Amino acid sequence: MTRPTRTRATAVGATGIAAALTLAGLGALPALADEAPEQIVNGGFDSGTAPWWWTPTTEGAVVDGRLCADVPAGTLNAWDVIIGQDDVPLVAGESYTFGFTASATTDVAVRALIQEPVEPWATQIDERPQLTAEATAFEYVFTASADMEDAQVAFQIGGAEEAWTFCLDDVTLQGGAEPPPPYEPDTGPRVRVNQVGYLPDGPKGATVVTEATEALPWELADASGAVVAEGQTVPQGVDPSSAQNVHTIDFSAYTTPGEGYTLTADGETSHPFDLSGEAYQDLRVDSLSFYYPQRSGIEIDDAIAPGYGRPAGHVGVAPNQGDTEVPCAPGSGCDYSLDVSGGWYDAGDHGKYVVNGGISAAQLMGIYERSTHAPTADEGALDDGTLRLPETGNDVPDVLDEARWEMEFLLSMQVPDGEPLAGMAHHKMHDAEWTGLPLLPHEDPQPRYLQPPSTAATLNLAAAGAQCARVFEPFDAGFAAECLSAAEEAWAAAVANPDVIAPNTGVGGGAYSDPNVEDEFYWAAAELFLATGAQEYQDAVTDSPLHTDPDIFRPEGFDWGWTAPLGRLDLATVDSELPGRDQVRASVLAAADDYLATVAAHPYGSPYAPSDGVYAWGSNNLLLNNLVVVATAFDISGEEEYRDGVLAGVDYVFGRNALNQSYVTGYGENAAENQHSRWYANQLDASLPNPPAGTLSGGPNSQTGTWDPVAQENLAGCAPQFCYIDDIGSWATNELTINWNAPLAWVTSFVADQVDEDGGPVDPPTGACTVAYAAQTWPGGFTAQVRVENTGDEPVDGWTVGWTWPGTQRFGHGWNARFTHDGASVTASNLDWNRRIAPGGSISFGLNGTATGTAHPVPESFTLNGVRCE
Ligand code: 9MR
Repeated sequence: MTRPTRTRATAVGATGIAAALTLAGLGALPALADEAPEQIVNGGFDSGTAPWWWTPTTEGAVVDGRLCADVPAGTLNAWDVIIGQDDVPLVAGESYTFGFTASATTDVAVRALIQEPVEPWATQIDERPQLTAEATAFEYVFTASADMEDAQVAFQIGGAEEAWTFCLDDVTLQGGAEPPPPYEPDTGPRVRVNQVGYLPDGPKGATVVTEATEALPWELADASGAVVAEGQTVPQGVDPSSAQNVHTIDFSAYTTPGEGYTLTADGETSHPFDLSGEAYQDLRVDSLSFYYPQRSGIEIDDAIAPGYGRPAGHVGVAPNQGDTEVPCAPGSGCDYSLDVSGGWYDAGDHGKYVVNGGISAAQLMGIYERSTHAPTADEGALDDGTLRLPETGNDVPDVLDEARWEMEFLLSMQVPDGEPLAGMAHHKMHDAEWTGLPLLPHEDPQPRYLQPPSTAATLNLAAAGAQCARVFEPFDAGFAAECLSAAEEAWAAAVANPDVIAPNTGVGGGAYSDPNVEDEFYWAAAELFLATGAQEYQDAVTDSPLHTDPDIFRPEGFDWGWTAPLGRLDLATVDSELPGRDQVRASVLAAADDYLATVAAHPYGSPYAPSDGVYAWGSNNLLLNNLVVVATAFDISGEEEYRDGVLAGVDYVFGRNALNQSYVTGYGENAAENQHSRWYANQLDASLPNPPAGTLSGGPNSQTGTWDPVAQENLAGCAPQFCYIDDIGSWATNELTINWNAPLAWVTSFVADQVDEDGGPVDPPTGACTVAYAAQTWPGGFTAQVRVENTGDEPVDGWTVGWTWPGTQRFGHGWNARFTHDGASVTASNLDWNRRIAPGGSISFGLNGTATGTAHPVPESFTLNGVRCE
């Protein structure tokens, strides 16, 4: 049905072959006179490459606003290399104008098609535009011969002997029916708050989306509507993460506990919220009870997890092919089967991946381990009898019972003695093919295979196994020993096979490919050192370039693919004789300072600010892991600014964001509920439940190349914070996973610990030191003497004392220490001769300074090596 090509007004004249318009230097195409509906999504590549796709023979990328792709040499057919877009609707009998601009680094004819997306590939248009180095516009008019909901636009560019580069822009298909209106999220009131609640004595920030550029009045009302506080917003300009003009509100000064508060500004009233820490106590339990119904290999008891009871998955009962005797994947180089039943399903799929199971189990064990050393931790809150799981009542803290369920699976994934690569861990096990939704675990009919061992998985096992040995020692010494021997064996196997990298393929299960394992080596060495104190592991820690690298704590956060921070955080917090441990602890404080600066600068108070501005898959988890670092800084130092940074930073996850979305099921007025899952698939089958309360959604993902079809259809052109949809089909923005709920539980447990009987926060811990500060003052200046006493049992070997003057005092010069100063903030560090402070001993130093006026207020607190003194 293709009619002869219509030539548009052109500066160079029609070529007679195709409507060729040389664009170079002429600017954009003029708009068509008739505004027929546009059927192509993102034809100008202004919002990345989605929803365009390409064959594995090439890769598209946006270059200078166009989509460009290298076409390899030596393919046979035009269709061996394709760039296309699917789901283009056509209406029979309607006239369409198909246009695009293209260039090639070599003169070449390609195929431009609009066709069925499956056999017999019936075409509506099949053209052979001749491309040259100059960007040329082509235009074709045709009448659709059939109704098609999902036609495909395809540029078939294969078949050349030599490699060349194809560039494409301004793809348009105008005509036909109006496409459905673009997805518009319902973002509710423009005043954005933490819908779950603020601690009464904690920081309280909110964000207003407004066109106003000048400060606006705000009012805080209690549940009866009475105004209890008011103030002025602070304009923040346009936030790049949301492309919104925003103001911030700080109502920290109001501290009366209560429920149902609202904030009003610019004529909009926020969702209601509490000034109470209670919800965080509940969420601590829920976010950890998330794991029980994620378990494989055990019937989920509805009495324990009401609404979530289901038969055991993958225990060898048909149609399951069982996880009790899983063979190596065909052609993968081994020929045995392993019983790898148990463990947790990774996410919304039925796969089980050592490389992700390791970090998940480790962070759960870390929640427990933190409770044994963090000064503000409430150990009882994680004790036996605190969670909803079957092992409750066995005298083991429930969070450890849950972690053990995964640990035992991880141990079972180790290559047995006598086999090639013995001691390494299989990277993962999962279905042969991807399954559809919904599909309860016990109904999965797919064959499942062990995928080959990898160094990354082996080191995950080593790290988690070593931590398991530490935390289980008081409860089950036999299991602790089993964990340690598996960990040591895994370490030796990884050292012997340091570069076995899993391929980046994800058929039937996630890829979890991780080409860089230097961080896993560091993490595993750290955990093994902390478990054993052995010199070999200490050397592996101190020899790792990552040990002293200040940049391991990245703005992008950390996750399964970047585990170095896990090692550093545990080296900083778990007791050991590590030489230079003070520097390790100081490095956590320095990283936390950077995250605090991010929170302070971000108009939504977020601690997540990826350097390229692109929100990654699972951004909520990356954000929460940044808060794990800040919270650890508080545990180390007792400095309240770190605790406040965590309290402010979590607001984003609970609704203080561009979408006005709480990302945790069951928490907040507008909470996510359709996370991608094969068995919490209520959105697809009303007889199935939604995910349990306390389930974190992965959250905004602006890496358009990773998008699922739902994201492609609805989110094109989104600003990063908007690249999210609470739809079960959007695994790239809305999945649930075992590794994401772990930092949610970690941070929530921290927040819950900050709530005292009156609603918190509890008093911060102090270090084993006291500081005496005495100043002689005169108008314009002063001399101060500072004496620091070590009140602990251990000598201090090397010291840095820090403080901030509350007044106008500024440093001049000092003695008996090395000084740095920045405005009112000063640090004084030891010289060679006074680096040691014996238990009960003290050191002194002095300084002269200036001050305007006669007031010389004394610093409120001092730190010794980052820890606040009494
Ligand atoms: O969480 C993973 C994310 O970091 C990766 O970018 C993404 C693509 O490889 O995969 C994510 O993991 C998924 C896994 O591959 C399969 N199970 C569900 C996981 C969460 O979406």
